[in-house]
Amino acid sequence: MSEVNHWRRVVLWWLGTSIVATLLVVLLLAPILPPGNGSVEASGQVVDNTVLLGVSTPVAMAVLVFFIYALIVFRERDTGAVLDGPPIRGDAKVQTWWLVVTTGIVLFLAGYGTVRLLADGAGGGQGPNPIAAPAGAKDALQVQVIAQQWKFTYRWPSYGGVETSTIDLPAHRMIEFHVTSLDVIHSFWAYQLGVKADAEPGFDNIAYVTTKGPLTFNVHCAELCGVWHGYMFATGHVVSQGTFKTWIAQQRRQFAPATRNLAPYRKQYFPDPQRRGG
Ligand SMILES: [Cu+2]
Repeated sequence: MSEVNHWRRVVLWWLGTSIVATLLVVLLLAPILPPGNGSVEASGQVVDNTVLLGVSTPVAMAVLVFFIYALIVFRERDTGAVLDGPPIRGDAKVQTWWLVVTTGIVLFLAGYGTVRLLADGAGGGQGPNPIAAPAGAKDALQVQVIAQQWKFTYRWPSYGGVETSTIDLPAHRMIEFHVTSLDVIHSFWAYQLGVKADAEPGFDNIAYVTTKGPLTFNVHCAELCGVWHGYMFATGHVVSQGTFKTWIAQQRRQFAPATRNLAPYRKQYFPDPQRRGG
């Protein structure tokens, strides 16, 4: 058996299995990946996961195919003769291919990731001065997320600065989350919306999301923040524009006495120095 034969067989097996596996992964697995299609950014993350999986499946198949081929073909047989694969050390062709392919993959993914991130921030927190604001961000609905041990509350600067204990969002609307904390570091993770942003005391962390149709989403704290961290979750809703208007008006009425006594709306609040995180 010549050396060329080994390579050709491995490459052919790799080609065949890669085409089948990549098609299966991209067409069947990727569409059901988290976080689903609950928002424009969530859908974007599914697309990105699809691209990443599509690129990495042939790489994984190369490892698997070569591994299985070597196990079968180069194994020690009953005759006692030990077969070894063809030596690749110092092989200029192998080295060139290795460099070209890995460099190409890494550069492509770095470029792709940067372009995708700059398009809309991909649902991540960008600090107080976002450089990846999506088009139309000026008209976004501002919602302040205030994390505290151990819950999230929400303040609505465009609705009289009312603070609510639950979150409803209007459908098909760009939301500008301003995430902050009153005590320790938390993380605002609205799973189905594809949003995750750190909540730090004294810091205004901005994250964009564009809602789609009505949806129930889970809100979790994603940063260990003390003994009841695991209990820090809630349910939010994306509702029709009309339902949202009714809801926010009702919240304004209900919390009017509290709103009058609240500190004025600010982008961040400094924690009480006497308060102990834990
Ligand atoms: Cu927390």
